[in-house]
Amino acid sequence: MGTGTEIVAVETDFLTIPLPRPLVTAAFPIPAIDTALVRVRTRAGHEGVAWSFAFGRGRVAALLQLVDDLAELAQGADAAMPEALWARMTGAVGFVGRRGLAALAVSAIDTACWDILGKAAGLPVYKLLGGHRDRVETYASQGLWLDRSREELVDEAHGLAEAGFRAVKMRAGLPDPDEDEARVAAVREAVGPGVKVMIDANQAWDLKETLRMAERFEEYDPYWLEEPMPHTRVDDYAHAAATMRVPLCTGESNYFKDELLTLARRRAADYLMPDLMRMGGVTEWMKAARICEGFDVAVTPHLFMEHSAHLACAAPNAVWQEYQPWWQPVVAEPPAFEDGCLVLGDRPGFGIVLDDEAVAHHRV
Ligand code: SMN
Ligand code: MG
Repeated sequence: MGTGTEIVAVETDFLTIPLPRPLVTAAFPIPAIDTALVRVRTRAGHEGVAWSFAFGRGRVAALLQLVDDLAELAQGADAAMPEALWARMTGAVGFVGRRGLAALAVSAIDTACWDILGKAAGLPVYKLLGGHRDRVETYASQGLWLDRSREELVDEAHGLAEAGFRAVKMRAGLPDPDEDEARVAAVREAVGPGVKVMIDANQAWDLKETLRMAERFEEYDPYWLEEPMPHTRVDDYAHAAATMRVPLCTGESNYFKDELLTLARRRAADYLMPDLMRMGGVTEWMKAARICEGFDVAVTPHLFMEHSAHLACAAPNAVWQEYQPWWQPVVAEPPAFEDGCLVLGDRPGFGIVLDDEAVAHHRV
């Protein structure tokens, strides 16, 4: 083929990025961000950068093996034709199942290809995808975990509001519902009425508990209640969405556009939250966003702000990029943050410059 965008190498690195303090959600504790860093290189010398992650080194090791396996398919493919490569990669992993680690591996290579496409075209990805705006509102997701005491929650909430965030996400799903409510009340009081408060229960409850908790939270005016129930219970989500006065959000645990289609068609939530790595990368994330647009449902990107903010700025129905700085230690420059928004510039691709020394420092 011999075009400049022909893939000549896929390089992988295993990074462990420590957290200032381990995190706790209702679903899992998070001691560190174990990351699979993927760099795709082309004949013309473009580098496409993406990463995925899993909790636990064994799982990231397995993820990297899958990326290395798919790299053989990617060798010689045209990075400027991500649809073609996507079809080949998902076809290849079909026998072991496209979901789970296989999806994360496909996603990382696909996303790196979109970075290359932008760099080859001299355009930032959000413009390459059609460009709806150049900034997206964010909510702070780096604090307010379940292991924080009420006093710590209040301190963190103050700090986030002072840092300029106009929305914050806290976690819920403790064994004691009174404690959950008291914590929501404390955060609401700490940030005042001008800051939005999202609540994420990480699949802790069943339908009845969800309806009960939504009612208890109502007086604190939450912006949304996220993943209150196991993500597979589409009927329960549809029932809750039609019943609750508090807006409902789900979707981060779902894979590929067909699952988002089901959620959107069933009106299973007010906000759907496709995750770049579980969707299958940029190629499929944008399709999921378009499907939701067709059903008049808003999407809000889960994690990966360095990449996903571009998708949020391309999709007219996207709102609220999650601000989660876990990977900032390996990125050379922080993203532009103004008035609570991430602001994208004109750097080609995703505009991410890795800090090589930091990458080497965190390499396992
Ligand atoms: C979440 C996702 C992944 C790891 C920790 C916490 C949470 C979120 O559900 O939405 O950020
Ligand atoms: Mg969540």
